[in-house]
Amino acid sequence: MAVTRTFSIIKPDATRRNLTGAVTKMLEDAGLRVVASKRIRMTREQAEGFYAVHKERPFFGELVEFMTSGPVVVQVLEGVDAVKRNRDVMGATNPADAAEGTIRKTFAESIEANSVHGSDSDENAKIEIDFFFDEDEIVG
Ligand code: YYY
Ligand code: MG
Repeated sequence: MAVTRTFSIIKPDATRRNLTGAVTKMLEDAGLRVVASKRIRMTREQAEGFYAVHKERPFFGELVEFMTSGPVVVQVLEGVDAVKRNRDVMGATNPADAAEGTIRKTFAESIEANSVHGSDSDENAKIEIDFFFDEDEIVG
């Protein structure tokens, strides 16, 4: 299996509780390497653009409000089968459904304030990485 990249966000509920390091440790322990990282305050335009695929969903407005409510840490993660590896350690979208030992089971507050984002395909990983990072910001 190939070494690939995925895109991660440590969401405002996690940065607010000072969990950036704890979440990153779980990613690293899962075999992922942080090859780019920056703490930003997402603008409304960025949040709307990033989640455009969900714009017809009933939760879209609240999701944009939440993602702009505090700092986030955007990261590029590298590892064998990175997209799946990251989705596995994140756990299910709703923490009530997430498996023991996953980031969302351990830290998430609700289906909305669920601590982390992770790309769902190699194709979307590339799009999402390009949305937030220039190539020279990624150091493998
Ligand atoms: O990829 P993942 O984050 O696990 O879930 P998505 O279905 O892509 O939804 C993106 C994001 O939207 C989710 O992390 C929280 C929020 N959300 C919500 O607030 N309420 C829902 N019923 C579904 C998703
Ligand atoms: Mg998703």
